[in-house]
Amino acid sequence: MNKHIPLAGAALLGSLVLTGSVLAQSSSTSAAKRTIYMSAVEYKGSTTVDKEAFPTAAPPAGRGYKLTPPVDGRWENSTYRYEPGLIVVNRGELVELKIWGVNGAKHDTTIEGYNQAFVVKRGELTTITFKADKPGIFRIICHDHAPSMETQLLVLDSKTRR
Ligand SMILES: [Cu+2]
Repeated sequence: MNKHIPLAGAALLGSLVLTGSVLAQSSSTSAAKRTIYMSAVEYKGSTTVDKEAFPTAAPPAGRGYKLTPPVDGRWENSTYRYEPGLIVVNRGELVELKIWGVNGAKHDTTIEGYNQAFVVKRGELTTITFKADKPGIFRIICHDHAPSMETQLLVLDSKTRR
């Protein structure tokens, strides 16, 4: 019979520890970490000259857009993007970006106004963590694929927290 008393005590202690853990999580919600998953992607399209003529206008400078002239009548085009193109956080949050490199060997990237520089590589997950302490709109720019490969980071200064 005495053997059961320590077990009951242990169960009670476990319950208290769990309660403390739940309280700790809820009290830290206002300064929460916000994790956002992104991808470095390359969209591709193609058709044949008997359906659509090869475009005469050159794409914008930089490697963000590409037109490949017809080979055996088929021509291609592609563009690099960070997805999603707009991310929204609250001022004061700890932001964690997890960016998967789908295509493109590497993407040299900076975040305007936040002094962040990093490289995203194909087949790798790059994790960037920073505190969103300045409100406004800041560009996340891949310098290898200008001008298309940008995401707008919107840091809300609202008192409303979501
Ligand atoms: Cu890129």
